[in-house]
Amino acid sequence: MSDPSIQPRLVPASDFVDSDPQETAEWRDAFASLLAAAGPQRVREIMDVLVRLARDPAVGWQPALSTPYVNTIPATDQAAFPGDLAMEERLASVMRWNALAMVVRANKAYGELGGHIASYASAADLFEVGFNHFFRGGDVGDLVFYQPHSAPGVYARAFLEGRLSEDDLAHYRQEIVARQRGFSGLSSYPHPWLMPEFWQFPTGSMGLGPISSIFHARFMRYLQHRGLLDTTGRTVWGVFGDGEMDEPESMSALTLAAREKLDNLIWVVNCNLQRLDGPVRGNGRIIDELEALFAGAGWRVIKLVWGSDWDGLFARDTAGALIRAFANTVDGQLQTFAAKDGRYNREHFFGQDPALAALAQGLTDEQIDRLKRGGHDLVKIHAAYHAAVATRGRPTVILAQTKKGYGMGEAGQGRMTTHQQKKLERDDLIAFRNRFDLPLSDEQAASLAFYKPASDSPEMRYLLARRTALGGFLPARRGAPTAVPIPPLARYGEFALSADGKEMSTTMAFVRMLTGLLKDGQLGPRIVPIVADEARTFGMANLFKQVGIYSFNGQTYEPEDIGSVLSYREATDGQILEEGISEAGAISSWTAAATSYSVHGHAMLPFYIYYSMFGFQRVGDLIWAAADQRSRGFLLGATAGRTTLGGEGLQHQDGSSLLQASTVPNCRAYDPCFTGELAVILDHGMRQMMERQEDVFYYVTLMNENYPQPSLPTGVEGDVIRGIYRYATRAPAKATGTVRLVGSGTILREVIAAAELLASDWSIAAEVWSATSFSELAREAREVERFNRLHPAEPVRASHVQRCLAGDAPVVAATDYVRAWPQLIASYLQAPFTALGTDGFGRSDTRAALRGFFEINRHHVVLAALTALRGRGQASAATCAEAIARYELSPDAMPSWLA
Ligand SMILES: Cc1ncc(C[n+]2csc(CCOP(=O)(O)OP(=O)(O)O)c2C)c(N)n1
Repeated sequence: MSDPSIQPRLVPASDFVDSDPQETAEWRDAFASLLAAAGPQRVREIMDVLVRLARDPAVGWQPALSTPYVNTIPATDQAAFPGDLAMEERLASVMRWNALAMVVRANKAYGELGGHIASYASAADLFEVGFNHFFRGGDVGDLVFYQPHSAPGVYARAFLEGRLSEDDLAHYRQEIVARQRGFSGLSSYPHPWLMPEFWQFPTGSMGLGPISSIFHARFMRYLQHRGLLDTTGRTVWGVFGDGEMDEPESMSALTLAAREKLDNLIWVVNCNLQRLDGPVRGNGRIIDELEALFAGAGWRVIKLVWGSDWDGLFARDTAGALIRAFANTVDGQLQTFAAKDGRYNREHFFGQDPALAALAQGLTDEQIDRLKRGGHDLVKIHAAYHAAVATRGRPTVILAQTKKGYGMGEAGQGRMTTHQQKKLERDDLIAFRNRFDLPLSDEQAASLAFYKPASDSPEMRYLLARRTALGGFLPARRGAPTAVPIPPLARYGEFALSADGKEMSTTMAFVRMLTGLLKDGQLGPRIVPIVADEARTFGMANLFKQVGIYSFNGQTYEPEDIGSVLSYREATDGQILEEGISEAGAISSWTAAATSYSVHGHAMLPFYIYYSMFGFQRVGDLIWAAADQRSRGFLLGATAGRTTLGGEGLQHQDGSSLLQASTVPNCRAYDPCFTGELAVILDHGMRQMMERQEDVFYYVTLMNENYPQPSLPTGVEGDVIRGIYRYATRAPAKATGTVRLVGSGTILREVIAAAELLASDWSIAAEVWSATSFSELAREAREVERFNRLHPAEPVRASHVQRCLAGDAPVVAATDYVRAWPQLIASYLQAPFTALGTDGFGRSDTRAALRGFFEINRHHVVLAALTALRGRGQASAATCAEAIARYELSPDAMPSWLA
């Protein structure tokens, strides 16, 4: 077995040089006798004093950030295991088998389906101790984030619990055909959208589960401190992979969790030392690295490295040979040890020095092979979880060492390729059956029969009793609570509806409406305003004083502006979540609030207002995950538009968010020009989400440009929501042609001006249409088109946009976004369609200069209209040339998307 060419890799030797070994020995002896005579408490006191002295800059001492590669909780201190150990081991084996069988079966049937065995194989014991002893279910239970590719294990448990049938398991990753056959197909990863009564939190995209779990824990505190919900005693658990810790999102809010003392948060990082391609830190040790990181961020770190079998070895190892050997062994080598048998480990690990060899002397190769890593030992895992739950004042991370593909033997344990392993041969299956002592015949094992103990068996009774004691099954997603009434629009939005030419920006109007809504007795307390360090940019500083900024420990300083009416006020019951410069944090907060209706049975309504460029573009995947978990709330893309945010340039000017929003199935995206439109959209959205409890969320653009706001014409509310209404018609006395001009956002104002020019300069009639949402128009048009296609016998239907823009008079659409946004409706129209937009990189300049540069100003709209009419013989080439000359348009300028 052993390959002599493979030698254990050594961690680079430390640079410790002992210049006076005799003196060192005296100090060591003094330490040992203090410990023996006065006990560990006194040792800690003395060490505190010495550390303070050593921290003198003149000494220049730096403490090591990681501790030896052993369990944080010594065997002598670990909590007693309260369960039936043999029973739980049997149950864990059953979970392992069914999870494996599910994946292998699916891939036998359809090789393309995929799935994972090795991850759950390494995490099974970590999950099972949680399920049997810690994860509380029910309405006031815990929130648990499951590692996504361990989902088969969670399904396997639900199968034993009677929540999923054998047929469901047989349709793992076959969600479409399963439904056709009357079963629930099991989604690949945790997806609340696809399994709305089962999964709560989507974790399939690495890193999003970790950051989300932090903000959920923090949101529970927010609910508590604001007196909205008692969340005491509830814990957020997250089981994540060590490879996953490399994601920036995993790491970015660690300090927040510690700063806010989130002792309701426990992460279990499954350190199987491997990721997909290979080792996480082949040449180092991920557990040491994570220990330093988490400890530095202020978390309690519990290392769970070795199982109980090692306790005896450590006890006999008075010379510290094991600790020394671990200190010299890197993860790549530990992986090899995991993949090799007992004999190899005896030769290459214990064979490193005589002291180690002596330790292994009483062990057979088989026993060496079975020496457990900490994350596979139910007793040790329980002790770590027990200590984590008892921790006060800070979050805890448990770094659990495991073997990837544990128990898969030659077929996978510790193998480089194990992550992708989804097919096992007959011999492998029988070996697995033997390894975990499963009551299956050879034939049952080879045919991948699912195994469920009889319902009156001790195993089933035990399993169900544990869940009953812990409050019910997990995971479970709950439905909607009672509706929350929305105040009449006129009460807070009359100024916006009947603006009567008053000058303001839609951002100002939004903030004023939000201020009004916050005062509403029923809805007000449920509103969660969220900002990422831009409240002042959006004119929201008044809210600091009015509703306060949430701070878990209030305000412990005198703010510089204390006397001012807008002073910066932090409060324990503050309502605003001010996330600082972290869009990922802010959107995670938003999601926690936007799913509160289901996670806590208490509906909240978050409004996250941000620089629009830093939304879909920056944290699009977090928004996608929010959509998956059926978030309800508003995203407000402020300073929207490539040309409306003058001056800021390429990285700030957003031309694509609306297009990205249109790709999210349950996102309703709007680009209102006028405050009245905005008011109608907010009212409609709130009613849809809070009263009618529909699983949608809204993305609405807000502009910082001030302009006169007309009153909203009566009767257009429905069309504002559908996505387009006729704003005006400009018909000169002797019109030589007619066009339809469509605009959205502030560019609608250029379109209105273009209609004037067409009438006055060119005698062309123009209808002006305000398109509040091209994506909503396209959504309905798609549905209607499909209906017509699949119902040939029915009368042909027309969508709203087809009714509004019927006929063949040319349509010119201009927006502050890429052309693809208005082009969403193009294929549904008969008329020739021209889209003007802002494809390309932004620039720093004035709005007027930018709109000229991107060719979306009134002059370009006029030229586009004339050109379209030319195509129908209603305008001549000379007319177009004249327009180019009159408006001084530059034919030779490089297109903005190339410039
Ligand atoms: C953002 C993202 N990138 C990549 C993947 C693909 N992926 C799925 S699991 C995985 C490896 C996970 O390794 P680790 O976190 O160590 O967990 P393990 O399976 O080893 O327990 C990868 C790269 C993903 N799901 N999400």
